[in-house]
Amino acid sequence: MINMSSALTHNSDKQTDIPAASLSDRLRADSHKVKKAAIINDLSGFGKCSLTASIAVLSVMGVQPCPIPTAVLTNQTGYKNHYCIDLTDEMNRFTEMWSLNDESFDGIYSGYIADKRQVEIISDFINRFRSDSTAVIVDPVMGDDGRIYSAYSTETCREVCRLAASADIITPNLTELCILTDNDFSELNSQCGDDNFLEKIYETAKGAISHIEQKIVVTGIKKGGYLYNGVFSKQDCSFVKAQCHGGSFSGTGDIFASILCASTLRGVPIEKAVENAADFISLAVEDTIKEPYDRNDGINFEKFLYMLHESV
Ligand code: PXL
Repeated sequence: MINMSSALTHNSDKQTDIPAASLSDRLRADSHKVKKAAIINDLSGFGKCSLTASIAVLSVMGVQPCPIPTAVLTNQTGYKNHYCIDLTDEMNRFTEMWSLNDESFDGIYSGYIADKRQVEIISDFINRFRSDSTAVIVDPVMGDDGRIYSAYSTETCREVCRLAASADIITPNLTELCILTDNDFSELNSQCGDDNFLEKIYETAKGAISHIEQKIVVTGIKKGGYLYNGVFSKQDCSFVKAQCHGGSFSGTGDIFASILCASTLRGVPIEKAVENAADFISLAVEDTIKEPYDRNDGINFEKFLYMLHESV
């Protein structure tokens, strides 16, 4: 159970600069060039999450992934043992070298944070490389199923909330939405049987919107045997309904955010992108649970990647 301290808000006096025009106005659809996204995430040997998922998804969707590894792990942290090589002290080299090489990006997407100091480095990277036509997507990875990930401290969560405030799009699950908005997960989730549960989620999500152009996609909302994903802005709210196949699996949040990132860069409207992501994950989960599985091993997404190629 999560009991969020009031310190965990996403407000900060030190934020990155946010362009005024809307994201869709800023994304250029005119170029035939392959779009490029900087992907700031870890590389885990097992778990089918983070960079392993992102590199596959972005590539098949016709977007070049440019990885900045935050850490290299033997496997994601949900397994009974893991070893983590923290790369915090190397990350600035990417900003440095890519600046010297005059690189530019159509998208910047960040996920798992291995150390709270990484947020400052990622913020600097965003400030350095964000242009009017760059989509910044922050997946505020912090926990799942009402629990904060074992490697995350309260300070790390506070920093992640700060990073989320600077993004064009954020993709929290319900647990992360509660951390972003300083709400109690158990209390919110206990209302899932109420008729107005989805409206309640929208009201909660509005509290996490940090600027007028920001969009929030809240993933994995379980209600009445279905799984909903909410697409929220200050003015609008819509829900995408999908089949629910039981528990949570490693890497699904990363696959979801990766599809959203690639779709955004390819000019797919956000609701359609969310629908595609939900369908894709649902198919892969359905396939995974046909045989005995360990949730830590992730889902059989490789079998269905070809479908993403056709979605853009
Ligand atoms: O998918 C989220 C994630 C990413 N990276 C690592 C993790 C987790 C979730 O447990 O441990 C290393």
